[in-house]
Amino acid sequence: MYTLYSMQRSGNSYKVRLALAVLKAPYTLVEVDILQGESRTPEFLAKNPNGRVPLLEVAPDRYLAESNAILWYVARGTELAPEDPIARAEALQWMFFEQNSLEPNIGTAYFWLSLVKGGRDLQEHSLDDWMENGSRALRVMDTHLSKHDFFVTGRFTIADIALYAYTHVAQLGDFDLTPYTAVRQWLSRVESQPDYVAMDWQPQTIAAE
Ligand SMILES: N[C@@H](CCC(=O)N[C@@H](CS)C(=O)NCC(=O)O)C(=O)O
Repeated sequence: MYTLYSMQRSGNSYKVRLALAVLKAPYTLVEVDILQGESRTPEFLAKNPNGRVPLLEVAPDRYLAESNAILWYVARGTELAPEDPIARAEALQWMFFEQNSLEPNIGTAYFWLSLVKGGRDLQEHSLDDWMENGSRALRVMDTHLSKHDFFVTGRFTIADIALYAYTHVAQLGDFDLTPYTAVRQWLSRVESQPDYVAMDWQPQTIAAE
């Protein structure tokens, strides 16, 4: 059984919790409060020298970091991970887009504006850039989704999970999703997938503190 080191309000961690729920894969959850420095302790850095969640223990003392790499691992051999070479590359394309264009703007705005006390003042110099670049990412997604129900292969895959995590909380980072009709319809399609769980959902097995 996997052990997932995760923070409940982290979008990158939520990607993995959502995928494991849809896959009905059991796991033990370990909550890591990054705001209290728990991802930078010597014990945690021994598991992930990059000091970040999510982190998945896939075998005793064998750890996988990077949310999108974890998605590929847990979803291997299932409908969530496209196998056709072009579809695989398209899924990767959208997952790199998520890490390069969406997460650094919409994800970072969500983090500082909704999770960090005083974050708006601390990051005032970055707000315009996040808004401009995040809005650009939303326009790219909206254009694609105006012609497709999902990002790849016409069905729900890990590319959707990767992109959903921060898009669905974009409003908490000051983004107004009203103009992005196709994005909003896609968010609803993701939320109606069997075994979908919301960001605040937790599995039954939670490690003791
Ligand atoms: N590219 C990484 C980013 C992971 C990341 O930035 N995690 C944040 C939470 S969302 C974190 O653990 N930050 C703690 C820190 O930097 O100390 C991924 O996709 O997993």
